[in-house]
Amino acid sequence: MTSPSWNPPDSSQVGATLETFILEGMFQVPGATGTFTALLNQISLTAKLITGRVRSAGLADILGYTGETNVQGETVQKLDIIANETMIASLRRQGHCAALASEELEEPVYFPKATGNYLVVADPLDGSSNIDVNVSIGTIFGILRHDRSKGPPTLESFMQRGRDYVASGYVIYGSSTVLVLTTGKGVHAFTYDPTAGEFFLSHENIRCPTKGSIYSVNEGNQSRWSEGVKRWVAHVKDTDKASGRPYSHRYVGSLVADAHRTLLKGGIFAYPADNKNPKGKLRLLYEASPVAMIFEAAGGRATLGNSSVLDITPSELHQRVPLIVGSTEDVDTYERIVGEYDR
Ligand code: FBP
Repeated sequence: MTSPSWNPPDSSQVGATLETFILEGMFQVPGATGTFTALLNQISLTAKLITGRVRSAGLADILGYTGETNVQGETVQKLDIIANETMIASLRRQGHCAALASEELEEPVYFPKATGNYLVVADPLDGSSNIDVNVSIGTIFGILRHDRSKGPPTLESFMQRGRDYVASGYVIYGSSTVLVLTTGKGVHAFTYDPTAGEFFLSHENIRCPTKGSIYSVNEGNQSRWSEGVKRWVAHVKDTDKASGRPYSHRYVGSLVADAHRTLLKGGIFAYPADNKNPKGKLRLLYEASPVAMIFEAAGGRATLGNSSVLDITPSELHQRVPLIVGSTEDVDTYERIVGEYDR
């Protein structure tokens, strides 16, 4: 974390651009060639392009709905499409990515001219319900390996558990634009400086506090929850000085924003299954797994309620799962209480 009086140790890379940070091999990826570096640069370019559109959205008549419905059955926002098309165009350009699976697309889009051994999964614009009201939104992505010697990628190539992702990250378009990235070892955040057009390292080796004092869940779903989830929410709201309860409640309604706050400040974010979304609401491939990879790499936890999100192998492209992430002690408490009542 940087502050006016902060004098970074010589070993610190704070202030380095994302590009130099990658080029200096700070993201050690076994067997990486220049392709991974170039792919990360493509993704940061995508983030720069999207942040430009998001920041001027109100002026450019790109707020509001397209009138279409996507594969999730959700009404599509104009910015959803713009972000999706920006990502496709960026990834197609240099051939490092063999195929993209996106929240906005029923099937993956394949890049036959690609030479790279990587796949990308993405939620190009997360937090759609907040787009028109100028509340933080984001982009979530994961990078998967694809062995070209086994032939061109297929739908099956995407059925990989989060534990096997090469890298994951998200971009939050909030008071500033911040890109958070991990290759499984260490989590770093880069803040975008629009005057320089560069992402600069601003948070090095982020560690999620082991315990927090904030819980984040859509309480509007209360009547749909299981007994265990209701008991857990009652627990965090109960008064107990020794364990720092009651916790404060924060809920933005954009996964990236709620996850980012939880990562930096600690506490817990939960989107459990309920009787409207019996399998959960958030998507495994391009929402839950990338966020889970970041929390585990930062010393936090990510669970479905009784097992790690990262150990789930997807069976469908748009598969939904419950997602509970945060400080280890708080996620342990969630699992214990929910487990007691929802056997
Ligand atoms: P999309 O906006 O990309 O569809 O993501 C789903 C999402 O908006 C998450 O960002 C957020 O955590 C959740 O849904 C909010 O759901 P709800 O409005 O039911 O609380």
